[in-house]
Amino acid sequence: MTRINPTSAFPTAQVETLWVNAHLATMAHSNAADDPHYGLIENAAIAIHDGKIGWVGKMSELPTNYAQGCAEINDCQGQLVTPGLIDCHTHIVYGGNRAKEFEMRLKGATYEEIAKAGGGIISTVKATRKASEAELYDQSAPRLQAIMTEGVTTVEIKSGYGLNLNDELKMLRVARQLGQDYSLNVITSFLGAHALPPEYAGRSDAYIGHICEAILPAVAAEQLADHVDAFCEKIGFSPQQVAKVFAAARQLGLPIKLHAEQLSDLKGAVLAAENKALSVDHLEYLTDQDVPILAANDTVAVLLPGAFYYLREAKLPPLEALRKHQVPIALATDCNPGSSPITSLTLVMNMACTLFRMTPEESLAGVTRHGAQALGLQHKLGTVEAGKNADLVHWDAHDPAELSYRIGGTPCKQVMFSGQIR
Ligand code: DI6
Ligand code: FE
Repeated sequence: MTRINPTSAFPTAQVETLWVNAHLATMAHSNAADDPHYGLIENAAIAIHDGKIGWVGKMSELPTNYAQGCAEINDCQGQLVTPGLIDCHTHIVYGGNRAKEFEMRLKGATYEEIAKAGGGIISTVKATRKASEAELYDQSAPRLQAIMTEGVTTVEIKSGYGLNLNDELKMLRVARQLGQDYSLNVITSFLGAHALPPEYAGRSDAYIGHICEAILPAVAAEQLADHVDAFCEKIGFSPQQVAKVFAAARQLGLPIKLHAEQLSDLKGAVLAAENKALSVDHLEYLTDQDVPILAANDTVAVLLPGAFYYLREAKLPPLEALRKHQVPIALATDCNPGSSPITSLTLVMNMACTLFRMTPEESLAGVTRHGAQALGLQHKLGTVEAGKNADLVHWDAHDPAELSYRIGGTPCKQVMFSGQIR
């Protein structure tokens, strides 16, 4: 919880923007019984300087001189203000779509059967390879715009539909370009080990070798990836293969994440946590016994209820064990053409409540504070606290539970990104 010091030395003349009369969910609370839910501060003020939050507290404690010389004062009229939302796991850069497979699945084919028959991820690989960099950008930008309309100020975007040097670089360049062109943080992950490209059929170890020796070093040399991810699954890569990718990532100084335990329990999450992964993602098949290993390594559990819903999964992630061991739980859209064609993070918050029985407070933490931690950015994103980036959302709502409660439309009224109104 932010302890407010009304005499804190924050230079008056430097307050550029003040948000006042906010019903502020700082999300900067501990689990202590006396901390308010959502880190709530009623009648709050937020002073912004140089893209950062300079001061947060009750309006009654706002140093009077902060308002003087302040260029802009935004009266939130008692409405809800939260940290900018964070979508910490997406695949929004891809070519084509998979509506045909959606129909096939409804006629009885499973996700795994479609993948084995050369559809699934590989059909998106074909469309992504075919698209020029400009075409890929044009197809992906509307998805980013859709995600942004709900107050998302940070998004993670993975590669993994190129699966060769040039097309993986192309995807990551598009992601970086989107980050330059739109007012939000784009964080990238290299997911070369997402699926086996057809030209490597029957030679998966050789493909892993190619990733480690050629593709990943080239990606790192161009600084195109902030993290390295992989898909550990029977239809993806084995734990032994993933371990090789992690070793290559470590050599290049890149943090790791993993798609693990989505369709079966291969102990990928254990492997990743023991390698100090920032996060392990999906986790429907994670066992209760393995949860303490996540806790011991500060690895965030990223749950993706959109994919669970879309694939009509029945196996629930081990929520009670995650809570018991205080593993931070993040939520994300997993926006991708096959298992989660979703561009609404608030719909995902609702699904986390309805499908996983998470509370609205856990859901909001999942797309703010814990989302930041899943990206290793908790020192500057995810809560409304002095010193953090001024990424804020002003909602046409009062109760923070409203964000998880509704389906359709968005109460997002105003977004500040790095101190600037979007
Ligand atoms: N798990 C997923 O849910 C996505 N990738 C992965 O490893 C699905 C990607 C796709 O079907 O295109
Ligand atoms: Fe994914």
